[in-house]
Amino acid sequence: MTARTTTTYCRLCPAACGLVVELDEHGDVTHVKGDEQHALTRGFTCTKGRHIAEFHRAPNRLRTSQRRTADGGFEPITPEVAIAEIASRLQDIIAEHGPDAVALYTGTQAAMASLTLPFTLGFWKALGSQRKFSSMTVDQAAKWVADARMGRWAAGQQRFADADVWMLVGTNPLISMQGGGFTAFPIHDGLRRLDEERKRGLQLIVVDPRRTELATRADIHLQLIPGTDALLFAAIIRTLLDEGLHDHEFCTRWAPGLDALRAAVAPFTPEAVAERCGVAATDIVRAARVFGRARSGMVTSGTGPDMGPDAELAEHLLQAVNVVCGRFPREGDALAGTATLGSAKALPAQAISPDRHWERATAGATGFHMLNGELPAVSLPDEILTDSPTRIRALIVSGGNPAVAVPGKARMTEAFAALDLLVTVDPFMSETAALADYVIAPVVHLERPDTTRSYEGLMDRPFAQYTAPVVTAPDGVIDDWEFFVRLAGALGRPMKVAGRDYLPGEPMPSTDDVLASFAGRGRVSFAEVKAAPHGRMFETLEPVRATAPTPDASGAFDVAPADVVAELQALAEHLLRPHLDDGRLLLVVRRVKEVMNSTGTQLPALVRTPPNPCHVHPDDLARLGLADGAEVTVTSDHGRVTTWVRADATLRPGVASMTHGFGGAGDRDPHGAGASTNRLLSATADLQPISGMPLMSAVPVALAAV
Ligand SMILES: Nc1nc2c(c(=O)[nH]1)N[C@H]1C(S)=C(S)[C@@H](COP(=O)(O)OP(=O)(O)OC[C@H]3O[C@@H](n4cnc5c(=O)[nH]c(N)nc54)[C@H](O)[C@@H]3O)O[C@H]1N2
Ligand SMILES: Nc1nc2c(c(=O)[nH]1)N[C@H]1C(S)=C(S)[C@@H](COP(=O)(O)OP(=O)(O)OC[C@H]3O[C@@H](n4cnc5c(=O)[nH]c(N)nc54)[C@H](O)[C@@H]3O)O[C@H]1N2
Ligand code: SF4
Ligand SMILES: [Mo]
Repeated sequence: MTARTTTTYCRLCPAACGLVVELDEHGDVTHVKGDEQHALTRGFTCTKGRHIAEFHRAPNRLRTSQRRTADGGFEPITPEVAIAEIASRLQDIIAEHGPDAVALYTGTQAAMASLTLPFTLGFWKALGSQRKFSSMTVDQAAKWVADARMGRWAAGQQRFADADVWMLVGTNPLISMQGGGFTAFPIHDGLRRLDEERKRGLQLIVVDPRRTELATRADIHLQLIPGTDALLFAAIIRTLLDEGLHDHEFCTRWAPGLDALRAAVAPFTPEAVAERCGVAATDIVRAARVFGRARSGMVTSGTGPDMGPDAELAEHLLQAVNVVCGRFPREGDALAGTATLGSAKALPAQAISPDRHWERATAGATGFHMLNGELPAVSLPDEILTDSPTRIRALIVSGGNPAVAVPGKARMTEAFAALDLLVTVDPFMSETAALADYVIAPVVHLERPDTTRSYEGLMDRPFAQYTAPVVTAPDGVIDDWEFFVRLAGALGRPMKVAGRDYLPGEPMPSTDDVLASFAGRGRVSFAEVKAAPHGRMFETLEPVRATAPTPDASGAFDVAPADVVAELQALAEHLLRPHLDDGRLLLVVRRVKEVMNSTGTQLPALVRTPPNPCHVHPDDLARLGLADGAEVTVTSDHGRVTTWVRADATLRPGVASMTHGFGGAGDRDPHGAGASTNRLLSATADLQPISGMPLMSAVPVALAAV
């Protein structure tokens, strides 16, 4: 081998940054930098991408799968033997208790490689179990609830690139790269894109208790008190309706309940909510006017409002603003997201009525009903520990780390110990893996071929890229998708994924072959994509456009269903009660460039010292008599962690902020591993009524010097 330079793209988050990788004569990566010629990201990278080689070469990266031994340790095992043993144990469990005794948990990293999630879910279907959990119920399940009780627009979201205004609530996509169906923010080379859109005339409104990287670029920043989004959006809707800034024609056709909404938000004048929200009434009115007077552009949100105390109501109201203002693609408008390697369908410009499906769905041990086919992640321990014929006895985890990600860690750890079988696919001995019976070591980022197909829904430009593996994978690892095909095969179950059958006993196709079959129904030639080392922008590919509503279109939004009206009434009563300020800070969520939830926390090259400090406004530090950098305890109603404070003037005073993903499982954080913010949260108190989402932001905490 000779030294060489090659191009690829980063797959640590969906921003798909183009990379140039230099390798020495042994095939070892010597340097990684942004690819200036990349048509989508033009050289941009973050620190994770530049450290992408650490993920395959770190000493603690698993090079073979692991099996738990009788003494509680682990021993290496080949994927073949692991699959045969897991299949035999699953077989026994299913024979005795049925397929629902086997549960699945999918996490964030299952969505980063394009084949992992489709094959995980394909396996799941083949197994026939109804028990599925995911990180979405400790994330933004309020968005599922809003869809299920307000309805959706068949043609999806408007495009950021066409908009006059955009209001982003509780999201910081310049760091989190959260775009697509969530925020619609152009995450690919986002900073430059945002500057370009603003030069074109886009007005940006940001609602966030922190003056984030995004908020510093906003025309209007409403730096609200965390947890008050429902109040704020009730007041914004009221203002829009009072001033006639809503889309009258759209509402007449698609939102028959507008008068009920108008009545329900009546108590929420900007003046009435201003103090509780910590935002001047004049600023609320100004934001409503700027938004309402624009011709196009939406309100979208991230985790901030969806992790707060009124998450489901807040998300409903902020999405109701889009309905009230008719901010959806109409006939002839370009649809959001693109399809190049994927297929695209023109969608009609019409409403899809809410289905309130959870009301008819099965209930779990904690009384929550399945939402989008899932029970809340916080109820997983109860589903395992509650003695019943339908108790979960085996759990398979794909690309997730529930022992760290989900509040209620001690009980989750106890529940995992009670399982007959815990299997996780993970390149690191994560806190979940450490509790597992089998840890399947997968191929990681630079070792696998892949395409950008699964990120297309997040792109607003017709881009596609294929990458060959950049480095050779160790012998003992298996690609995530292949593990699931082989496991289904060992169970004698045929699988169907993306229209192709995977039958037991059939020879295994190569990953490239599977990628090609996934691209089979695409709008561009896979060969052309493969031939483009920097990816390719298919400039001439016409966007897919919304079609006219079908003649029988009978769907409508329900902007004010009875439960939302009741929640607004309760909120209005709360408004009348005196506000209790007990001097505690409100702890909010925060994402940092270096890590992606717990991915990266195992790599010294990415972790800072201290790993996740508690950020506090300098005025609060002074008030509490704490020096910047002091070691502190952070105590909530539910737990306590130890960390260090860091002065941060970007926060609203009264707010503290920490990132998650650090710390250990069980009830203790190992020294040096950072502090787990989930110890401060409850898996049983303050759950959202429909989704069972725990309170994860705007959590009252007290700080004290150690
Ligand atoms: N306190 C608090 N808790 C939170 C949050 C918060 O803001 N605050 N955020 C919540 C949110 S939004 C989410 S989505 C959840 C995340 O919940 P999870 O998705 O369950 O957790 P992650 O830490 O993302 O787990 C990813 C795992 O995938 C592994 N991994 C990395 N690369 C690969 C790969 O190529 N293949 C496979 N198979 N595995 C890989 C990593 O080692 C890691 O163990 O956490 C939630 N928890
Ligand atoms: N580098 C990196 N990227 C990531 C992740 C990561 O861990 N690291 N995680 C990934 C995952 S799983 C997800 S879900 C996405 C999340 O993507 P985002 O939702 O964009 O995540 P954050 O950057 O934490 O932004 C949340 C914002 O909400 C604000 N906030 C907190 N509480 C409230 C509130 O009550 N109301 C309002 N209005 N705002 C509030 C916080 O100050 C913060 O700026 O990011 C993804 N991308
Ligand atoms: S992790 Fe960083 S470098 Fe990688 S795709 Fe995301 S933003 Fe780009
Ligand atoms: Mo997430």
